[in-house]
Amino acid sequence: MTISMQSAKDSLYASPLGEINAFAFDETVVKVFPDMIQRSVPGYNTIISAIGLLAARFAKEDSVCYDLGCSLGAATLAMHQQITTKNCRIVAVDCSAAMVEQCRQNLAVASGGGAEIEILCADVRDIVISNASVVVLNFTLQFIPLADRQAFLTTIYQGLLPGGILILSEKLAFDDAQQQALQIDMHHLFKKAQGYSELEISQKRSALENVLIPETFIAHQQRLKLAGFASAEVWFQYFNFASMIALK
Ligand code: GEK
Repeated sequence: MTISMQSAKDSLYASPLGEINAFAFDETVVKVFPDMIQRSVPGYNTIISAIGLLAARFAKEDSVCYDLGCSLGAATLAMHQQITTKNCRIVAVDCSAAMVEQCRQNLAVASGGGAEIEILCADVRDIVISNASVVVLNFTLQFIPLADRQAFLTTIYQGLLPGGILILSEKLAFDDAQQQALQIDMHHLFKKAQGYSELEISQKRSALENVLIPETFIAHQQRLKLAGFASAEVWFQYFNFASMIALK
């Protein structure tokens, strides 16, 4: 079953804005979100497909797969399409009411066969995570305040079953100044190649300042190890966007 995740074209930052408000996942963003994320995150579709494959491999009978910061449910849908394990439930969570409303509409078609899907409007830091075989944080941790990240990942680790997997995708930062400048530049060239103008790129960058906080791979790896994970490695990277696998 294929469910369309197409949307209106993202032109939210195309005209000069007098004042640039901090980026928020509101109704205007929801309307253009699939187009926005595909043209802004290099490798997004590849990562979504791989989440489906990884979930199929790690999903255990009578367990739960979590999609935390699910937005419109792309990763949930990929898991739903790939998981064949019996009695496996998917819990998708997002704190944006506008996202959750559209996510429910997108996924209504998917309910029925396969893993049952439950969609919650909640802060991912407030939910109980338990009996998990798979946890997905696909570009969500970067929006959680730095001070809360360690406790949140420890909660995830504790909620995972032995042998469970966390798939963590993030925009990365680099310690080396030359690498940092180059990777940011390449990401902007990627966005230009996707049709975004210089103005759109720079206004979006201002809107995300202090909202999306990237960290280095080493910082993520150290935090994951401190949370208890046995190992944490990158399985995919395209410029400054990476997806990691952490194993319990
Ligand atoms: C995808 N995973 O398409 N609690 C719940 N949700 C949150 C929180 C929080 N504390 N903070 C942010 N969010 C998706 C893409 S987008 C990434 C994820 C991006 C939610 C926020 O509302 C938004 O929907 C999502 O995390 C981040 O695979 O836009 O760069």
